[in-house]
Formats: sequence, structure tokens, C-alpha cells
Amino acid sequence: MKIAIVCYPTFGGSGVVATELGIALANRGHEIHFITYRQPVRLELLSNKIYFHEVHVPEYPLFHYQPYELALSSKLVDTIKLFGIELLHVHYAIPHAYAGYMAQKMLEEEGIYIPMVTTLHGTDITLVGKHPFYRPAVNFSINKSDVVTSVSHNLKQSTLEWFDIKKEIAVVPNFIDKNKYSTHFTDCQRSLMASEDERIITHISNFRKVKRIPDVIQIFFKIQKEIPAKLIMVGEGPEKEGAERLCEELGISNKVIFLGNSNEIDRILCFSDLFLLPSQTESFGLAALEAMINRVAIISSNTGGIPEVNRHGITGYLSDVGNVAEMAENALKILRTDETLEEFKSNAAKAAMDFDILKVLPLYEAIYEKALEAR
Ligand code: GMT
Repeated sequence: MKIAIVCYPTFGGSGVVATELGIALANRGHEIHFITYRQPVRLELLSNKIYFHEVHVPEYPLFHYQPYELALSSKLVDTIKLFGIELLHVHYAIPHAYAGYMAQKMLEEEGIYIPMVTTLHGTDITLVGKHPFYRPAVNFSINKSDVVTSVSHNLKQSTLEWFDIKKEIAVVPNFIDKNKYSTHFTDCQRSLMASEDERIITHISNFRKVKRIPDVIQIFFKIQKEIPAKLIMVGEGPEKEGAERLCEELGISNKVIFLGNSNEIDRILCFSDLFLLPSQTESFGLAALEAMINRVAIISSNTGGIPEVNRHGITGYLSDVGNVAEMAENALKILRTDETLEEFKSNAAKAAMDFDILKVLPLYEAIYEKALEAR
């Protein structure tokens, strides 16, 4: 199949899923065309099966806001025609599903019919999409998609609650490619980060408010009072500066390492013992799944789709949002002895295999085939 994928090219989970999906589909022989404003961060190699088409938005002083949707839908029309693309898969409803629908309509004028699959990722529904300013457009473009998928049962439920959806929503969970993580980092460079007796705790995100970064710091503050430990913070975002200040105030700056954005998540996770994800909401929690496949136990909130990934008492523990005291206690339960830690680590890696790419990819392929037949 010739498939166009539209996504955000940044470090966010939806962009990562879209990129990994495209690469995996290309490995199975499909021709993949990424169409977005920058080359996706996890897309390193282009080939005769993987193309990248950049959307340019010319600056014009008349425009207070540059019209990205317009440029994207025009680019979709041109690229779909030029390469004979058969199917469009957009990740994140805003504005991708909206622009995709416009492209479909323009192509129809020329007798070209191309189905659109829309994958909902979370914040496009739970935070941004349901805002009254966007709701009608999001509602419209979801209903106009040929197929709608959601990355968790919880997100499907939220979408049905907040929008007036007339379409069936298929749940296709996020996935993990074990081969990408089969640990070839034997010494894991653990010694660069911590001493032998210290546990390594990690948090990876885009440092937005929804991630509850101060909770991450407070949980760690309680942990390090009881056992030797280091905290590694990976990512960039608006809450980072405040987090650095909080570490200083709490007197733990020497135990917290802020690494910034990284393309080498697996190198970092390979020496991590515990992953903290105390988010306010999380449609799935891809970062937790990536930690799990790297044998890292999870302490998380019990919100959104996280309980579909992290299993209480098995791969880690879940607590109510904001309950940092319980999260720290549970973390200590896992971290105190090598035996318990090892058990949680190995459970996490096993459970992550439920989301093996080999199980999930055929679900998308079946959806594509059905969408093509229906057009
Ligand atoms: O977590 C973010 O803020 C980024 C966001 C995105 O759209 O890139 O992530 C969402 O999609 C991921 C991939 O499906 C999910 O794993 C995240 O849980 C979801 N984030 C939220 O729901 C907050």
C-alpha cells in the first residue's frame, strides 16, 4: 500500500507512534510518505520505501496567524497525486483530521477518492479538542474520517462522552518493537549517572503541566530520604525551570540530573530502576511502556489509559493523582530490596510484550484494507 502519514514531528508521543508505525510498515513492504512541517525526530533513515515531504508555510505580514492547515491540505493534495498515494493516516485530530478532510474534498473534485484513518492520541481530545473554541471542528473531522482509532479504551470512552460521535471507534493500542530495545548496552553506562549503591529513578516527558512535574520531584524527595538514589529528568518544556528551582529549594540538586531532550531513550532506560509518571491525565502513557520493555518498574497515577498499561502490584503501582506520599511509599516497596526490584523489573518487561508491534501492526493493516475496500 502507498500510505501518507501526517503527524507532529516533535518529541511528543503521537509523533513517536506515527513515526515508529511508518517505519514498521515500510519494513513490511508498504510505501510510506510522512507529511509534516519537519522531519520527525525518530525518523533517521529515508529510503525508497520512506519519504518525507515538508510542509512550508510562507510568512506573510497580513497573516497574524500563519495558515498551517491550508498549507498542509494543499501539500497533501499535491503529494497524493504525485505519488499515487492510496490512503491517508492522520495522527492527532487537530488540525490534521480537519486538513485531511479538506484534502479529500479537493481530490474528489478531480475524481480521486482516498480514505482517511484518524488516530486519536489523547490531548487532542482530553485537553485541547474539547475546548469550546475547537470542539465543533474536532467533532466534525472525527465524524468525517473513514475510520477512527483510539490508543486506549479509556480515550475511546472520553471521546464518546465529550463529543457527539457517530462513527465506530476502534481501539488500537500503542505498541513497542522489542528488537529496537534488545539491550546491546551491556554496561549501560550506569556508572556515569550514579554510584553502585544508588537506585536510578527516571522521568521522561515534554514537561507540560499535565505531567505534574512538581509531583515527580516531591516523590523523589521522599525516596532519597530513605535510600540512596538519583533522579534523571529527560525532556524539555515549560515546567522544567520550575522543577530545577524546586530541586534547589529542597536541597537535592546534586541528586537530580536534567538531561534535556534525547534520542537515546533506550540508553537511559537501560540503567533505570524505576520510572515516575504521576500525570494529571494520560491517554496511554507510551513513555511508561518504553520504560517497561527496558525492564523498568512504574510508579504512576491511576488516571486515563495508564491502568491499561501499568498493572498494580505487578509491573509497578498506581495511585490517585497527586497522592505523592503513597507514590513514594510504593516506590520504596519496590526499591528497598534487590529481589523485589528484580521481580517488578522482569514483570514489567513481560507485560510490555502484550503491546508487541507484531500484534498491533496487523490491526492497522486490517483497518487500512477495510477502509480501501469501502471507498
Ligand atoms: O503526552 C503528551 O503531552 C504528548 C501527547 C502527544 O499527543 O504527543 O501524548 C499523547 O499521546 C501519546 C501517544 O499515543 C500517549 O501515550 C500519551 O498518553 C498522550 N498524552 C496525554 O494523554 C497527556
